[in-house]
Amino acid sequence: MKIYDWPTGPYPARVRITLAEKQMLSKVEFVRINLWKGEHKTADFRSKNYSGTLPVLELDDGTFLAECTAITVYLDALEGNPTLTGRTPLEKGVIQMMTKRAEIEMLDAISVYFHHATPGLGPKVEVYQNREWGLYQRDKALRSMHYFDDLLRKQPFIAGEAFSMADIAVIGGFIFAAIVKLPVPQECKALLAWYAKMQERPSIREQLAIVSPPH
Ligand SMILES: N[C@@H](CCC(=O)N[C@@H](CS)C(=O)NCC(=O)O)C(=O)O
Repeated sequence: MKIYDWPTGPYPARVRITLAEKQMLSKVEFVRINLWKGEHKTADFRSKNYSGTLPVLELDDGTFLAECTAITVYLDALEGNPTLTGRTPLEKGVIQMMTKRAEIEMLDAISVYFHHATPGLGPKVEVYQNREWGLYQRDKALRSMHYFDDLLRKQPFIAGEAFSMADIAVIGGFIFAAIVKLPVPQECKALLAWYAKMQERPSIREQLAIVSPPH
């Protein structure tokens, strides 16, 4: 298998955390696609992923799988332990719901802020920007931090009682928040405590060390 990857990108980090959790990092060849040079927007790359985003998983039979959630579901079905997408129908449903919520409310919202209300990946890549939309999404992301904080006052993990793909999606949100310098409010104590606890997992600690922006 190959993963089209960029080491500091929040979304590719989600898939690398998944691979690390499943002890599968060594089974994958990583191919770097330079986001800052716009290599993800070329016709060749778009023939692998129409959306022109990373990560993309290429299987040995030539199938391309894009979208972090789809890639995680696939990898989770290959290797059982730990299970990141749930065992029972209810667990599976809740994990999908919370992963989508983490994306819509936090991670994708910060991404829109980055691409629309900051210089983003630079003028060659950011051919259309709408600053107002970007700022609106930044505020939505901040609201989501309070939502996740409330949730984590009642339960240990984003989707309930067990670590899952939904936790990894929120970690992606933290990674992007650090890149755009959008600090998680200090009053979100349960969310910050959860984030500290997440870093006890080697998979997360190691990937955070890779994505940390230079100071
Ligand atoms: N919905 C996609 C989003 C992927 C995404 O936005 N990836 C970032 C990398 S961190 C990207 O390719 N950004 C480049 C761009 O949007 O121009 C997923 O879940 O995989």
